[in-house]
Amino acid sequence: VGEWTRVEALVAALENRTVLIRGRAQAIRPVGKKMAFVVIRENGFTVQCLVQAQPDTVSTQMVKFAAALSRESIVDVEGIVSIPAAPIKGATQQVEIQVRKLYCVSRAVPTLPINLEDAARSEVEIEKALQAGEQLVRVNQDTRLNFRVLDVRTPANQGIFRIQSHVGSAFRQFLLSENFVEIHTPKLIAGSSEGGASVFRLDYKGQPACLAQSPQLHKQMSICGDFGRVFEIGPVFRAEDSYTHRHLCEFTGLDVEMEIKKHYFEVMDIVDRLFVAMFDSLNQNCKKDLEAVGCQYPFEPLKYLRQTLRLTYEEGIQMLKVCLKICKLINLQVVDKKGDRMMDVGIEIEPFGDLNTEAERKLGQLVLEKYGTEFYILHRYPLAVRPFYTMPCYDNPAYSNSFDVFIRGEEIISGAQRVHVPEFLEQRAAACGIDVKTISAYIDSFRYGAPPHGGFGVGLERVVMLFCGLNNIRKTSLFPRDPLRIAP
Ligand code: ATP
Ligand code: AMO
Repeated sequence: VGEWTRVEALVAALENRTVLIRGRAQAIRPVGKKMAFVVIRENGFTVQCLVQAQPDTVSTQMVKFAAALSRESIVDVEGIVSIPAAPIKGATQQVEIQVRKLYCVSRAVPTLPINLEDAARSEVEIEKALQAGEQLVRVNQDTRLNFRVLDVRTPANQGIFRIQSHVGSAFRQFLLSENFVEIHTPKLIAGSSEGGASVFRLDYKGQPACLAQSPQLHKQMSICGDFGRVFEIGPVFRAEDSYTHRHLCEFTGLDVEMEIKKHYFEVMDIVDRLFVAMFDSLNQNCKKDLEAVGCQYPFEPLKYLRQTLRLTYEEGIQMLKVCLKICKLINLQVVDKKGDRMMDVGIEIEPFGDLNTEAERKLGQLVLEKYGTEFYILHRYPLAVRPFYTMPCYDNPAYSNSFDVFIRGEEIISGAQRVHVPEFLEQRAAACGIDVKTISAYIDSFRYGAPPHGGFGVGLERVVMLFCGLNNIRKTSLFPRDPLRIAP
């Protein structure tokens, strides 16, 4: 036979042809001693293979061998393509293979730690099955993650990671087409790049060091090195100490940094065009994957505008305040003396503070109702809640030339214009409690002439989680690292 045929390519036009395929034994059904059906899966496509005892070609011994295969074993099958009399249930391909030869290439253990059929069911299917009295095990997240190699074989998980791959390639393609240069910055650095406590510290041949919390310092230094426009796709390490649905200790950062001529809006223009192009491309090119995810975890397609909505932080606060007042009027919520707190839903609004998770969610809802989009930019944040390297607003230094970007009410991007004046940068770092000595090379790089610049950082796993309306970031990280998990 020689040539390999992909399961996906097994169609009626191949009737009577002998083909050779390799795949996993997804289901094995013996029928008496002379016949067994084996469903073979390759790359999400499945075909039914019939092993039937025949005087000259197939022995009963071979039928016995096929019937005893364990699920998920890898097998090679040689056989003749035939068209069955009735439609085949439980396989994607509508042809059958009359098996002539069958080899087991790699045998899976007889009892798998996860039943893949159960792991692939949606909540609705699970409920229905339980009501019908079916025996099934709800596979919980820890079990899935403990046996991730099996878990990622489900159609939804295959979809998630193909979508993730597409997000990365759409990001890269767009930026290359806009003359950005792809860079690779060190992940072992001398001091913290973002400040705060979430740093993994380590010993670097006797010197204190840490894992990079972002490529922030080196992507800016690359701008000082005259690359003009740069981007990086790489690991980011955060020693998060709490267990949320959207924080990991290691995630993939999609980072951008660029010279600007006049205004941080030039950076937001890139965010706008990049993400509209990315969402369009996902919707066009990942239909099958999005469908596979939606079958197990139903979600509505993301609503976004051709030109991304931009609101200032003050406008956002205003929308929340109006909402609070209405709630107060109709006595929906308990509001404190200043009228700034929605106690029972946990929303707190401070004019120069950050929005908490509930306020971000609520604003997402309000924006959707008013503007019909689930993707928007909030900019001109209070300076006090932004990192030391953020440029204050020229007209009012209580605010900053910075922005966050949201999908369905949750942050996926932070960005800003940066301080490019070394003396001021030093002052800002010290004021934010950063040991300036540990970032002296970074600050010095602005002493040899530094162009005005800005950039942003995107969390890859968050983009996929929120685009697909998933409820937990661990679903979009292949081997997630969180405060309780460093394996597998
Ligand atoms: P980043 O840290 O990258 O800016 P983020 O989404 O973690 O992104 P933060 O600015 O750290 O955003 O926090 C925004 C809000 O998210 C906080 O006000 C808080 O409500 C919530 N939050 C952040 N970290 C945690 C955490 N570890 N546990 C619970 N809630 C958190
Ligand atoms: P920031 O700290 O906001 O900004 O991070 C940028 C984006 O990274 C994602 N993110 C995370 N994803 C998973 N787990 C985490 N623990 C986590 N923390 C952050 C979010 C967030 O929007 N240097 C700046 C970016 C810049 O200004 O260029 C920075 O790191 O999607």
